Amino acid sequence: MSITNLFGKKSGAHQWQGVINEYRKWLPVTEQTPVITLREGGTPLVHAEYFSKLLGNEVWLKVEGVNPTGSFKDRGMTMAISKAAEDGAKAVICASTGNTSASAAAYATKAGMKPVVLVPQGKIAMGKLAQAIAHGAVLLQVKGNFDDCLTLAKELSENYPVSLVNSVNPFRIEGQKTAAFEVVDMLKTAPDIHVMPVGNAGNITAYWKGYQEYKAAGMVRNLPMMWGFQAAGAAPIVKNKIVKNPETIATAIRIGNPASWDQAVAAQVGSKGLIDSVTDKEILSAYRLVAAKEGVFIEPSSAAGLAGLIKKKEQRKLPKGQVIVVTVTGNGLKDVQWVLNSAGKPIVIPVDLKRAAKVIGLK
Ligand code: AN7
Repeated sequence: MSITNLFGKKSGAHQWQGVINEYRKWLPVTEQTPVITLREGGTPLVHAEYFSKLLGNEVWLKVEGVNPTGSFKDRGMTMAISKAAEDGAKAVICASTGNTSASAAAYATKAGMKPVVLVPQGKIAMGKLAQAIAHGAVLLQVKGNFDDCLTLAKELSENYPVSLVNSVNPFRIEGQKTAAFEVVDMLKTAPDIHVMPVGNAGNITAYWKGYQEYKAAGMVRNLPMMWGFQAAGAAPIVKNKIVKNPETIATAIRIGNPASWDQAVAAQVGSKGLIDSVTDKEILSAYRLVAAKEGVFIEPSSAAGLAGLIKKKEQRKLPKGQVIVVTVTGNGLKDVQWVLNSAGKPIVIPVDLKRAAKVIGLK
């Protein structure tokens, strides 16, 4: 499809259309559905040379931080907001650890709706908080954790005229499954293993649905094993028990009672995969490594998958020679304190060529 500019002239450039128009026939939309899009999806699948060598596998990063609001949530949000618009919704609500609220705020605003977001007070990254404010959301900071926020958001949507756009909204999963399509379209096969962080468990549910649909339609022959990693202090699925007070520095996945718990287990069992946990230390180490070695800056929570692979390798439980896709879910710019906290003293110099060269170590 070509682009028509404001003056009615056709541009020759191709622009990615966003996940609804790119994957329309796989999604529950009709000609009547207004497409609310910020051209999400079409994200890079980047070959990870360092991790491939380190892990003895062919490792690819699905870099979801380049989506319009900086996380994979935009894929589901374009669907949820478009369907809410089709229904005539005037306001949408969500609970969030940060990224869903940023995405909901942007897409609702684009649709001319009022976004209402509930976040755990003091437990979301500043960049995400700023996004909700910038896009004009009604921002409620709740004295509780994400699970409390979700309960409250659900109750509000059941009792008042406001649509819930958390991933319990099935349209969110529909939109998010397009990431699996993109992986197959790019690799011309499904990976042997697909790895990602698990919080509310919507994403692992969505990828598994996408891979299965592509296989059923003959678009791909194989299915990957789904490997999910929770933070050790917020690992209800691993422990098979609700975590009342989840704690982790990876605030995006600080969730004790995931909404898509059963579906995540179904993905794990159905794909002969696994759901395991990684410590905050392991998460931060992988977080630093991927930025320093691959040039891909992600947020700490997004590193849980890579941390998990390193852990499996250390446990000698990682196969070799496999094609592994790791979804890195959110942009590093959302949460920069983890870099700045451990940065050395800044180097300040006068405007002086010799001094600059000396400090750099140039001779
Ligand atoms: C960067 O924004 O739950 O397992 O409210 O922001 O599908 O929940 C975010 C989750 C991984 C976990 N990485 O995905 C929210 C929220 C990042 C995230 C996850 C989230 P799910």
